Amino acid sequence: MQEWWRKSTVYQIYPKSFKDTTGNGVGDLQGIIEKLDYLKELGVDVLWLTPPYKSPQKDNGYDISDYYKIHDEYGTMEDFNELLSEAHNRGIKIIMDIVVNHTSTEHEWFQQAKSSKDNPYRDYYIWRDPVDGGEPTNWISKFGGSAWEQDEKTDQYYLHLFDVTQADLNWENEELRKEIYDMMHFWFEKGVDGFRLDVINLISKNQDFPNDDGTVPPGDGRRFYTDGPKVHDYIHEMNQNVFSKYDSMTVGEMSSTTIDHCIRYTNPKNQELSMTFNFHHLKVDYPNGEKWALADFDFLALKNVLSRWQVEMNKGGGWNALFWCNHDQPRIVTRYGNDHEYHNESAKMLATVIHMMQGTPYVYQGEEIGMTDPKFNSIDEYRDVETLNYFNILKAQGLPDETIMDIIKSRSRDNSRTPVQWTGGPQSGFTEGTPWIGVADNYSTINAEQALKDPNSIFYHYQKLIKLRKELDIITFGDYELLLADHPQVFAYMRTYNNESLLVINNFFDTGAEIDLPEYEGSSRIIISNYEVSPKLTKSLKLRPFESIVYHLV
Ligand code: TEU
Repeated sequence: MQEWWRKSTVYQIYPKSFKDTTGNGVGDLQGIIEKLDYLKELGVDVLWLTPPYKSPQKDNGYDISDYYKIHDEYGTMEDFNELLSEAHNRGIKIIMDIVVNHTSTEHEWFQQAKSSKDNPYRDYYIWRDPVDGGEPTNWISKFGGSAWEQDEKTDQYYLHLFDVTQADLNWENEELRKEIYDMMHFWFEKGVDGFRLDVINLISKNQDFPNDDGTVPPGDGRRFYTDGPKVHDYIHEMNQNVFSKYDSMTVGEMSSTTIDHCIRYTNPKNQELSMTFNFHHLKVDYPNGEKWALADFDFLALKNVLSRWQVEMNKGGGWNALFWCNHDQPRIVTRYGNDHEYHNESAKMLATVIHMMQGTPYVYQGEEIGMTDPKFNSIDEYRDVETLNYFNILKAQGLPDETIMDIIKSRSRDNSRTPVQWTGGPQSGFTEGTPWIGVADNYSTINAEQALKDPNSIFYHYQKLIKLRKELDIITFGDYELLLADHPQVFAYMRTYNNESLLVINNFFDTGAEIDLPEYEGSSRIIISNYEVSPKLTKSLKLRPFESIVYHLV
């Protein structure tokens, strides 16, 4: 029997910015319930909720202080139960984002652990003695600064690969692992349909705690803290103790991982996860793998990375989560598309590139209407802990203010966290209060209300892509071959399955492009495109700016 998630499309919801129904300026669970019919209209099958649990919100919920409670600004457990039942009534599943690499330092476990060296919870976290009077290793937090924080009281350091308020859990501790599995059962017993597992490839640390010798550039899959020695053992144990007991879908967020590991994580024979997110296609605009610097995206590298993952994962029996956007990434229509003159065409082209591939596609809230980066002008408009940390780091490096703001505008995770633009009314219909973060200033023209009225909108393009995945097995099961690999503008690939093919052609740039194609036998029909009228398939094709066409050859 084919697992249900292989033909599903997932919609990611960042509750804080989705829809506020109380007027406190923060999105909530009742707001999601209010929009379930909109999501049903789009045709998505699964909702991914980013962490709705009790949290001090230093990292907007990725700093959990109680796994068993709903964050009070988002609502109550009764609201959650209603959301789950209303979604299920519409045939929509829900997967929960779960963070088990670390907890908030306000979690009871950490409060106990830091109280004394012999507290029973001490070993739930990673404590090390100073080395030469300083940090145990030279590891750097992903949010900047050392990954170690000294606790004066017990004269030891605790590890935090992210913010200082996010203490890494010690997965070597069997008691801790059992507590995590019990908690996962709690949510499954409530009826959720699976999990998105936050930075799950970081949970196993090399117990020698070696220094980073600097030979591996940032973002590379071999870095000291990724895909650690026991990571597959722990995830397999999680699968056997929890996931395998339910008809569930699990997706691992794999920071800086490798194809080989992702095949191991997702080939069903290994009984680990259903699928994985990797980020290599979203680092082709990072100069030397460095996020907090600017460069144009490398188009040939983009085509090759996406194609390699398609071919290798298919060959290895693995399964990709397909995405451009999420709550950590800038809006793709601004980043790789054109959010002004060719906003509609480029957003549709980008969507087609991803949705015609093998894997499970993810649509991030607002992506379906082509929401763009907000391009805030002042650092005071930003909220993200990573952004604010790096603003200070870049200042300390002495970069000119204008350069710093250019980098922040391009890289900040807040680019994807501005309120969803529902209408052209005040605060774009997100809240009747003051939103926790500003609304992008183009909401009067880019909003869901406008999109639903326009048959040519980006919304209906996504709706059609989602529908095609359900109708055509070739999208789910077909082989993949990159075409015109060296073409400097066009990303073209072929999907083949039994006696049919899909020819997917995308001009990635704002100028026309010409391509020569092999002669294709048989008849062809256009199943989706992004201009009113598209050219029939001929040996050579003239493409308009950002033109995207999918021919079905039978
Ligand atoms: O993100 C993992 C991660 O590596 C992030 O730092 C992200 O990839 C990076 O900011 C992109 O430049 C996960 C969550 O998605 C993120 O929101 C959390 O802040 C992070 O883990 C810690 O839980």
